[in-house]
Amino acid sequence: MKYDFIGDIHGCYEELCDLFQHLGYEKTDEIYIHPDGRIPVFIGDLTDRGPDSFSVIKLAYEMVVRHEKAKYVPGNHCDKLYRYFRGNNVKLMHGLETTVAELKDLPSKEQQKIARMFIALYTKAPLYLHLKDVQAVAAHAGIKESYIGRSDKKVKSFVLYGDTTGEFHPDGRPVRRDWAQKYHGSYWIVYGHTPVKEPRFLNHTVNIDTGCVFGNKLTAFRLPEETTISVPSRQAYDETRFNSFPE
Ligand SMILES: [Mn+2]
Repeated sequence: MKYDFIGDIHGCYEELCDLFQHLGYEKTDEIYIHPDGRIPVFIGDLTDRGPDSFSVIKLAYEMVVRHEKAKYVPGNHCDKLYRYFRGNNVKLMHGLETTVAELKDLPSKEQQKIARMFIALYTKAPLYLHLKDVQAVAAHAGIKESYIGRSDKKVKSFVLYGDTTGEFHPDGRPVRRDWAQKYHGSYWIVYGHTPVKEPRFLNHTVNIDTGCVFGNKLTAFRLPEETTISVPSRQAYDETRFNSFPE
């Protein structure tokens, strides 16, 4: 199988459509299909901060759950939105407030439909995906080699939030260890979560969160080709979001 891993979309629906077109996908009534049968893999953080989280949820739901033509692993923002939809008391910050504002603008029937779609998408998703045919693991914030095959609490926290130390920067961002520096496995680890200006290749890992929602670009990584394709963002550029990593 051939795969197109797609980094953190964060509600940038138009850029996602641009990217599918660029990758050679064709739009049918509801979904994008590649003539060569390529499989898109959404690597988490579909929503929050960007302008159109619901269109992204709908498209991901149609492609992953209903038509089974794409795969998806959750990100930390997905985890939080899931808990919000389940009625948990989550703080409306870090971009969740934009998704909730979109929600409140809809009639309640539509709100329930979106919630049902997202809950179905999230509950069906594995914490990370091990794609043996291309020797790759897709995990939102990455994964340590020794965690592959496990799905306990520690692994869940790592794949959603990364290798955090428990400390925080003055601006509130968590301090993270650079796990990719120490990765020596033979599988590709495809991840996102921390915005970088260019896809970051290191020790058979690749970070493809090129900060679309912060005005940079939306990126796909293709296997088995080992190439990246990006489309420019339509959002306002925020330089401050790209200084966090590597530190
Ligand atoms: Mn994330």
